[in-house]
Amino acid sequence: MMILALIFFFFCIFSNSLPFFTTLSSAADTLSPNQKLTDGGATLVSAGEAFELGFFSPPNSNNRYVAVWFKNVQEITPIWVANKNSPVADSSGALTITAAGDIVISSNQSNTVWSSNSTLPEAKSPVLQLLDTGNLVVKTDNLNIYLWQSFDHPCDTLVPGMKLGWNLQTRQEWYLTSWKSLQDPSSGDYTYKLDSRGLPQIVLRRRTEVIYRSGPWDGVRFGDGPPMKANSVFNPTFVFNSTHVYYSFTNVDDSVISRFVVSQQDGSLQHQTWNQGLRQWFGIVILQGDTCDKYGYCGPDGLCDKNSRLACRCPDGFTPKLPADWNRMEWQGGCVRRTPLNCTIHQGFRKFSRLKLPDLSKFLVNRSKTSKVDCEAACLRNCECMAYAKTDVSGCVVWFGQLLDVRTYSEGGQDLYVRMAASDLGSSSNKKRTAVIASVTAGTGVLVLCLIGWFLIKKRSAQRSGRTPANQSQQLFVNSQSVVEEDLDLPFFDLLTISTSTGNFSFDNKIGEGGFGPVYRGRLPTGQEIAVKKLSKTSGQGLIEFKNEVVLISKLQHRNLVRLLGCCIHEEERMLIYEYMPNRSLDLFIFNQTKGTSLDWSKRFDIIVGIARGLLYLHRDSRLRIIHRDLKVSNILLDGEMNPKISDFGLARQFRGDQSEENTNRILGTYGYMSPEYAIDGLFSVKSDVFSFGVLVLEIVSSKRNRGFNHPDHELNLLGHAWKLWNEGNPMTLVDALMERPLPTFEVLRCIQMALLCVQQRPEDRPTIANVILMLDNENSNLPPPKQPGFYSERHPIENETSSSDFSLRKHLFTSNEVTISTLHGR
Ligand SMILES: *[C@@H]1O[C@H](CO)[C@@H](O)[C@H](O)[C@H]1NC(C)=O
Ligand SMILES: *[C@@H]1O[C@H](CO)[C@@H](O)[C@H](O)[C@H]1NC(C)=O
Ligand SMILES: *[C@@H]1O[C@H](CO)[C@@H](O)[C@H](O)[C@H]1NC(C)=O
Ligand SMILES: *[C@@H]1O[C@H](CO)[C@@H](O)[C@H](O)[C@H]1NC(C)=O
Ligand SMILES: *[C@@H]1O[C@H](CO)[C@@H](O)[C@H](O)[C@H]1NC(C)=O
Ligand SMILES: *[C@@H]1O[C@H](CO)[C@@H](O)[C@H](O)[C@H]1NC(C)=O
Ligand SMILES: CC(=O)N[C@H]1CO[C@H](CO)[C@@H](O)[C@@H]1O
Repeated sequence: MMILALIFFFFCIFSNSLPFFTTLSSAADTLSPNQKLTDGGATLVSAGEAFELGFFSPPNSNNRYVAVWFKNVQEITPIWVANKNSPVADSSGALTITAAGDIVISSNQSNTVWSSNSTLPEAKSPVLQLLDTGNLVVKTDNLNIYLWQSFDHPCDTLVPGMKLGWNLQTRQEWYLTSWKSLQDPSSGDYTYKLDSRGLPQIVLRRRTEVIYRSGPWDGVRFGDGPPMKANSVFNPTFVFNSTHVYYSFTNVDDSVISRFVVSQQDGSLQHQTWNQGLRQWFGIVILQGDTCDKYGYCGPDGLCDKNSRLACRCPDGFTPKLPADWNRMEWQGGCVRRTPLNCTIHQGFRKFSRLKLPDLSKFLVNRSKTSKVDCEAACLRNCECMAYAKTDVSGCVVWFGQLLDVRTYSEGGQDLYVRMAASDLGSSSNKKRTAVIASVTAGTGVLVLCLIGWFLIKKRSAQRSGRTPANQSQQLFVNSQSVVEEDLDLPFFDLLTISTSTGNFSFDNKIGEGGFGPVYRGRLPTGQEIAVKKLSKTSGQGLIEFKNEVVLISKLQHRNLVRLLGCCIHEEERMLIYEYMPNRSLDLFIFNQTKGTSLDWSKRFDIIVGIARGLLYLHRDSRLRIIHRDLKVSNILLDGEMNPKISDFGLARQFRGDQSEENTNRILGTYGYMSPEYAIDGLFSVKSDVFSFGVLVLEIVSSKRNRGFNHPDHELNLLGHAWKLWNEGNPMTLVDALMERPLPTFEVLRCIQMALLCVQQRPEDRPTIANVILMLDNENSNLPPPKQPGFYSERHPIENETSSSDFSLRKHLFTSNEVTISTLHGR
């Protein structure tokens, strides 16, 4: 035995000194020049077991790639792929490192598929090592100097320690590139690069076209991004000195697995954390989340303001370049100065606050001009100068030519001083108007930028650190304030927190009964008020609708949409947690004779406009195209300032591509609001929502319900009644008699006419919601005469199911004062 062991020992030593490879057979974190890592063999595992390197295939692909992935994430999630553009077609691949320090992937012994080209003359006995940060490095045995490192060659993922930016001395750039598809890690169309000219900013491109930019770094943040301060998940860092400019981050808790990743689909950058308990990535969309983030959306010199009635407007002193286009909501032409600048005449500057500063196409940065006065003088001296900004990091920045891609933010942002002819300054520089431009109401949907996000539950680390679930939810809740989520990447609340906050779902806290179950009011330990929609187990809302609603709402952010804060799933229980709306729903106001009087016309008009804007966002401006399908007065909630918020997206259906109409055999909706083509044929389109919107407007104007409408003189419903009054030349009699007089008759009539256009029988006759907004906005446009409305004579279709239409009702879900119907369409 002894002799055998000795022979074996010597054999080992001897064979190691031979120039042929030994195949790596057990997990190690290093690979030496005489070793080989083969496909299907052992992998490299970092010392702390955080990362693993080996061969893998993306889902539905047979190509083999060498990649570094998270060791503790069950589904292989690569952070770096070596041969992403040159896969090995079969399983014959092998990874080696040459004696000169070059990493080589070869297939079937001979062909070099990929090489790191890291050959350096001074590389003496190099070693390939996978570090616990996920960095794959080539180093010499004794020195901790990296001859090569994978962190210098990022793919689509940024993990703590990686950089996005530049080494200005070596001109080494670190940037992210999306995968081509889920199956194909080769370089896709989207890149995130840090543009280091002037004020550094992060720019997303599709091929060469800029589609988003973060806005410049001003020393504290990018644009409106939450300040670059530490949050509960990670500490962002931004280095900007004479040799380096880059963004990076570190995890707060080392046990958390987190990453930034670029989506292959639309290039959006997400921060995600791995939830070990649920075995899912949870993420927060960070960049380019709303309309105004679309690059140059409002054209040159245009201003994108997502809280204005229309997304785009011209700053004070400017006017649309192509007014006709502008009226059609085609913004590309942008704006021009009302009075062209004349250098010889006195001029001044108008201040705009909370802006994303214009893109840097023609600009000048002067670091020595550190005072505002100097900067202003510098701008005045140059006839071509259009605007300036004074920033902490770069001193004075002046812009020449047109101002591109400017938007307002609800919070954050920077000040821009725009040069103006004195005449323009005098006429309209009264502080109020400037203030209107500059100020942005603290809308709901805020945010979205910058490399900051927050995350969700991490059961594992919570268990480790012994935190109680309640505390955790509380903390998560705080973090969820300014976050845009994607897919199911929502804060999860635990049942204990929710039941405590609602007094164990006590009757006293019940504030309503929706189509799918009761709604409770609650107060989280943080003091935040919430509305909890508890989905009854027997409700029509199955897991599908639940997911639908959660996924949809979590993707939508608009001040006229109710905000979903999170959800709670506990065994069979499913709950949605919304922001609480102090003034509850619109029906409580307009259908209550006592309360209704508190709603004067201007409030009602604002509500109508708000709903239209919310709907426009759903139909057109959100990244998804959404048809609500159950728009009704009780689904319009009111916040403390009586701003309307559309709620209940459970029935919303996501539209993809150019699909504009869909047939469904499952009709969901509410009688009285359903368009004929939908109720009868199951056809729904944006025009069925427009129909419901028309009904809603007539109800708001008249304070009467369409369903259950009663008139002594005829058998018509509210639509028929309004149509009759319109034809008799008497539409003002429709208006709620209790509403405060006098009324702006012109505006009221426009609303009624617009509503009648919306409820016309034929969908193609109805306006789109964009048209509706123009009608509401533009006093001078001529509205066409409305044609006969759909469903104008059927008063109570539900009470006589077979008389006027051919529904076959399967399920009625009765609620306190109205009915949400779920039918299986059978004809
Ligand atoms: C390598 O190539 C040879 C001939 O080119 C082939 O016979 C052999 O099967 C290949 N090995 C693998 C693992 O594909
Ligand atoms: C290494 O060099 C070869 C030949 O110049 C080139 O084709 C290849 O793309 C390089 N590899 C990397 C990873 O840059
Ligand atoms: C700039 O920052 C980098 C990273 O923190 C640092 O390594 C470098 O020394 C800094 N350069 C100067 C000139 O301060
Ligand atoms: C600028 O103003 C001066 C003085 O009013 C006038 O003479 C000149 O024509 C103007 N120039 C332009 C380009 O309008
Ligand atoms: C109408 O509002 C008043 C005042 O808030 C309330 O007392 C009353 O119960 C409401 N009526 C109905 C029918 O809801
Ligand atoms: C429904 O309508 C039909 C025909 O209009 C009538 O004969 C029938 O009695 C009605 N049914 C109910 C329940 O009212
Ligand atoms: C009209 C009305 O009732 N408005 C109320 C809406 O909610 C806020 C906050 O609770 C109240 O202050 C308003 O009076």
